[in-house]
Amino acid sequence: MASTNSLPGFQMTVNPVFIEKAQELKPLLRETMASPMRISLDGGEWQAAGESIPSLHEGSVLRLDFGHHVTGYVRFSFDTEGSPPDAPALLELSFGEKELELGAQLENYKGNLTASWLQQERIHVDEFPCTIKLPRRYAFRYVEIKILAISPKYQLVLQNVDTRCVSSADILQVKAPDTQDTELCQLDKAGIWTLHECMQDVFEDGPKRDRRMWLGDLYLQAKTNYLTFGNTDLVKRCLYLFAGLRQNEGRVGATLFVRPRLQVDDIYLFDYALFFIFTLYDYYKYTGDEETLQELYATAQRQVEIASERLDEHGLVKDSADWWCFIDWGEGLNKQCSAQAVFILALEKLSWLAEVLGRNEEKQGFFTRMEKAKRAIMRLYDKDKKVFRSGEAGQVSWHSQIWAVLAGVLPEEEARRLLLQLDRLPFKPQTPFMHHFYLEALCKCRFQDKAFAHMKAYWGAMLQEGADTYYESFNPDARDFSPYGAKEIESYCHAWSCTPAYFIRKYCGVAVE
Ligand code: RAM
Repeated sequence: MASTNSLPGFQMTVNPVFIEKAQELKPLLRETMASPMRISLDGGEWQAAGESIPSLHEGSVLRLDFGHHVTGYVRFSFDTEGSPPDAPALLELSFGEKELELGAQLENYKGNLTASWLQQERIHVDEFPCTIKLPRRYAFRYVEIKILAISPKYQLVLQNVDTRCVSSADILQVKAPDTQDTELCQLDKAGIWTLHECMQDVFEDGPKRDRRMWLGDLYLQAKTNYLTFGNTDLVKRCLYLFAGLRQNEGRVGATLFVRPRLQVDDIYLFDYALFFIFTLYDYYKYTGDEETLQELYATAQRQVEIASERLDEHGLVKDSADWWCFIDWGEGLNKQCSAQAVFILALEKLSWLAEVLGRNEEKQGFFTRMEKAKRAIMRLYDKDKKVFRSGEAGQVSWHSQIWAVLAGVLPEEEARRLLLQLDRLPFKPQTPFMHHFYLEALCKCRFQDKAFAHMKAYWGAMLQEGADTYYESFNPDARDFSPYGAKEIESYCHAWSCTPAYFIRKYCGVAVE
């Protein structure tokens, strides 16, 4: 998937001044301890977890439930009963954000992302008693320990399982939203916990997968963070990292790695690069930090110039068959119309930022280009059917309508009518990422009640499944759908889905203490 749009002759250009700034803002991780709350042996009922679990023999399968999502480092101890241990024990461990990930068999895996993301280990234990500290960081609520092979002369006693949980977010900083609606409070709580788990030394997209920054995710995380944890330095750090590690021609990459060294990936996505501008715009609006805006403005401007290279003679973004733009997962979804709308909004935001910096000529230039881009998107508007069409085949999707509404290209009454007929259209949003923009469009058109009702229905359906963090991909009408062809590889604590906490605080405010 990812390699289809790798840049030929890809090279990274580093801006050492930006990187130094980013590194100065590297946060310390806070640590807390968590232990299992329930256990289940050999498929039996869940029971309250006690101090130790005795008599584990070959074939024993133990499940542990930590009661909520955790991200961190696991430690446990073993002692033995019976005869002196005369052979090592071979164990299989698996960690799952959901129970469906536990014990997933590699040989049955059919997904299109590498199976190495499955959180599984096989370990030998040679000496007893012992304490085992697993070196990897895991993201999970459930753990399965299977005794694959052990001598019949002795049994294992499992003791002291715990997890050193890590996050740079301070949950104590977060004020309650100003609402008595218990459903909203629950939706808010899961949004905050999702974000908490993804806030490590950067905003990760998911602590299980991909454990790195993606610009689309960062945009929504930053928005939610301002109204919850308020960690503006972490947003600033991430903006400097994206600006400081550039692809060819000054492109901002769609994703970057922070470990083992700083490295921008070779994926470029049209919308994600423009989300750099969206994120910088929000950052400035929230902080008023003009120095950072001054420094990062050129990076933002460059993204518009690069995006403009895709325009045709009418000023319309050219479509192509490769993975050039994200917008959402969805087989066959055409991105042209949505991408054009993202481009319009990027120009609008950049024009505003140019004005802040007193670059009035540039401001006017971006504004004029935005007007042209708005005229161009109307070429995609089917005046008879009153819908936007995308791509050569004139595909009609929710996505095109939602993004066109957000770009403000229709008079308000027409935009409202368009949103009201979405239910009749094909290609519904597949991810909480795209559902977020649906809510934004509803709120923009003064359908705030509908937005909240949709939030309760869509994000609420994840809570009804027992989730305490929100998923990467979720379609309540097709719960088995996976953009990766395998549910077990999906991330069930995914940054871009945390935005109920944003909407609730934006529209209800926070409680006064
Ligand atoms: C996946 C992740 C990530 C997203 C990209 C486009 O790898 O879900 O969050 O931003 O796709």
